[in-house]
Amino acid sequence: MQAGSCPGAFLSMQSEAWRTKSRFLRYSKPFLVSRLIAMSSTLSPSPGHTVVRAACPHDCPDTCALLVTVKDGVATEVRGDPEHPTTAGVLCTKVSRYTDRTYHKDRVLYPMKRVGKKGEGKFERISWDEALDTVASRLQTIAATDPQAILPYSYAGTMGLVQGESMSMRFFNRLGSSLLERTICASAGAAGYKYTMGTRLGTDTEQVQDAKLILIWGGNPIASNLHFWMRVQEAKRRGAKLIAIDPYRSLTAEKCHQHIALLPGTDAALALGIMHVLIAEDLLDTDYIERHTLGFAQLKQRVAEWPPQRVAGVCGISEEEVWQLGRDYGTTAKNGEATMIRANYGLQRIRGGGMAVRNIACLPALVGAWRHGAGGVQVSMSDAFPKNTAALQRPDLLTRQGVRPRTINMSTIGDELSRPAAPDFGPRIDALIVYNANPVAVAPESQKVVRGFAREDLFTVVLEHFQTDTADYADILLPATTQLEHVDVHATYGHVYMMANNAAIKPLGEAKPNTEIFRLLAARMGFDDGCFSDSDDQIAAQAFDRKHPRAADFDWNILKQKGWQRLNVAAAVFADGGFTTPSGKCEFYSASMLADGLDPLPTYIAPYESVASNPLLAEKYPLAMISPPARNFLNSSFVNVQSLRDTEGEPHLDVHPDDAAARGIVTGSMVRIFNDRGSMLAKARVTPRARPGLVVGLSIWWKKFAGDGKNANEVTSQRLTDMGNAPTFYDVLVQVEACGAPA
Ligand SMILES: Nc1nc2c(c(=O)[nH]1)N[C@H]1C(S)=C(S)[C@@H](COP(=O)(O)OP(=O)(O)OC[C@H]3O[C@@H](n4cnc5c(=O)[nH]c(N)nc54)[C@H](O)[C@@H]3O)O[C@H]1N2
Ligand SMILES: Nc1nc2c(c(=O)[nH]1)N[C@H]1C(S)=C(S)[C@@H](COP(=O)(O)OP(=O)(O)OC[C@H]3O[C@@H](n4cnc5c(=O)[nH]c(N)nc54)[C@H](O)[C@@H]3O)O[C@H]1N2
Ligand code: SF4
Ligand SMILES: [Mo]
Repeated sequence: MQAGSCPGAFLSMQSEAWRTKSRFLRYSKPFLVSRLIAMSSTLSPSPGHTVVRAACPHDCPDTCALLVTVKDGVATEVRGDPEHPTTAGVLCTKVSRYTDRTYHKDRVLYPMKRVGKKGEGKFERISWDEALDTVASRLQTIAATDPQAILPYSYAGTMGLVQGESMSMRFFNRLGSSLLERTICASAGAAGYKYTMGTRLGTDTEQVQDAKLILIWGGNPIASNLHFWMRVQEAKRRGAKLIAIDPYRSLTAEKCHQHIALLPGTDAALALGIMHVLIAEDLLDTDYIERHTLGFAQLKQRVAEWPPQRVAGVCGISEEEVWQLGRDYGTTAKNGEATMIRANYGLQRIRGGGMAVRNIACLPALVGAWRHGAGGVQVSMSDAFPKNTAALQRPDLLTRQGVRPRTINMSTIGDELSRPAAPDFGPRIDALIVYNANPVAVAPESQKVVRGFAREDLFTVVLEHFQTDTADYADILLPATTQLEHVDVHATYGHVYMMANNAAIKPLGEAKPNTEIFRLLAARMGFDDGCFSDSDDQIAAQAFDRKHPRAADFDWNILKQKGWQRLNVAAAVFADGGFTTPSGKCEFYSASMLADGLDPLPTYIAPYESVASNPLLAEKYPLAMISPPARNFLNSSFVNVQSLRDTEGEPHLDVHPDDAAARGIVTGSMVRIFNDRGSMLAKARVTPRARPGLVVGLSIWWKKFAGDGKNANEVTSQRLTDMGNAPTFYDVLVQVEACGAPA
């Protein structure tokens, strides 16, 4: 796919008419002004520039609509589209510097083969022919014995449906390689939410400014969901109360009216406490409960076991905070106003993460919050999109071969790579094809991950923009295009617009889109099914199922010219029930959970590692550690962009003054953070932002940019959540010791 093949996508700056739409009138003055400022830069265009419609590819719920300015084949600027309802002309700092990333001097621009030891990062340029021949012949040799010895490893480096899992999955399905269970981020909450609600759909971000009470629960939207936060600010101006529920006083928590700093992993208990208050004080919407929920009587019995006093003890907060939270939530709804919960990922990365999301998902139905467009809960909007996975990924290529290969969980890649062949496992993993992911930095229990990647007998291929920590272990490193250089189509998890990405510039160097790399490999492997010659545009045109009413008007040729298009989805999705669980109700009682060996009712599952649940371990390692995203990084992406890394400085550890004093730690001390799994160094910041008993290391650093070559995943474990087989990144006990004077 070449830049320029979609003329409709190129808007002449002169001819582009920016109109103030009537919908702006819905916003208050400050919001309007900020949008007009964002728009004004487009009013004085320079001649000779074209503007290309694109979409942000990153793993972020906002999936912004981008306008890329191009002059003489060079992208000079990336802006947010002022017309897009959620982007509203605003981009985060990271992506407003997207050209710094694309034209970065360290881009991998040519195929390379390893010449040093694994992990050393020494490579030599080779031709595409040599690279593809080497990969194809090695994969063919392995597949001749058992293709399951080959494992794809990918996640959401790009969220594009084309450059994500389309041609790649066609390739792996046809090959019959092991399947990858993609659990590293959201699968615990997805499971808990689906048991309760049936589908991952919730409050429409575009309505949030009308809510009167907003609970920001386990998320830090200023850093990680900016365009939701813009709506929250507008709601605040209109008089909404904001409450953050987070063990850490994040950038967001400090801007809320109230911050409830509970112990990590205790959210499910807090939700039970809110239910207790709602029932005790009769703050329920009995009509909604009767018509649209299942199992209220059983829930009531269960909730009786969770009085605020008990909840307060589990959560490490005051009893009053529990009463107050329940009352705020219930009375706002009783007064006919919208209560909105943004339940995010922080609370899912712990043993009981699935249950926590499930419990929270029960709350709106109890008070009838779904009656309002601005009410309810949002965890993810992913299921709003009728993706045509069968067309994109062609699972039939696999079925045709009559055997279903084993599935490997990406979250336990450290263990999986060291497993020998065994009857209950199958063949040892002999080849790994990594794309859109950086497991050596992001996967838990990193020592084991590194040990696996360092295996001399493992053949590793990495498709990348940069020589990441993972790329250092590649046998063959292949240059991939960035979003400005390829075509894609996007679904999102934070709003309900289908998004198009046109290629703004030609691929740099010899970089190729992921699709093209798998297309060429397929040809070399002799895979001649017609789907392997689909162009990226042809794949994009298959992205959404037009037989589904929500995507009935999807037409790729139109979408790529318009840039974005709302799905046909109502603003208040569950106002009149319509849950897609087996009973068609919001299931307080879930027979499916019982069948899956889980408690069918909301309950509390304690963390694997906490002072209360594992006192023996806590004697050695008394501090809980979490490693949530740093504002200027996106997972491990952007860590190598100098200006953004400079803003983050170096790896830090936030420690509460009491915990610091007990260890002789002052701000600026180098500290060693350790447990039985590993250790890392960081510079201490003594601050009450971290509640007592908690340390916080904002992440995810590339190891090679840390002084000791390590990051937070040295201490995380490979244990999985209660449901969804997800990792437990924030379910960690450590000890911290000062190991150097302040610099
Ligand atoms: N700038 C930036 N944006 C991002 C990302 C990024 O790395 N950087 N990552 C993207 C991705 S992949 C994802 S999944 C999302 C994540 O989006 P969010 O879930 O909003 O992620 P965080 O910003 O880490 O917010 C997590 C918050 O949860 C808190 N937390 C940790 N443990 C607990 C707990 O047990 N209970 C409660 N209540 N809170 C807890 C943390 O202190 C932190 O403030 O963000 C996306 N957006
Ligand atoms: N300790 C700790 N660990 C965590 C988390 C945490 O909060 N704490 N968060 C977890 C979460 S929520 C997530 S989602 C994962 C994220 O983990 P990953 O999905 O691995 O995300 P990134 O680290 O951003 O790595 C993505 C890589 O894909 C590459 N890439 C981007 N676009 C393309 C493309 O078009 N083609 C190719 N070939 N490559 C591309 C980028 O250059 C980048 O190196 O990390 C998890 N790990
Ligand atoms: S990372 Fe998120 S906020 Fe930033 S531009 Fe991309 S979608 Fe928008
Ligand atoms: Mo994530």
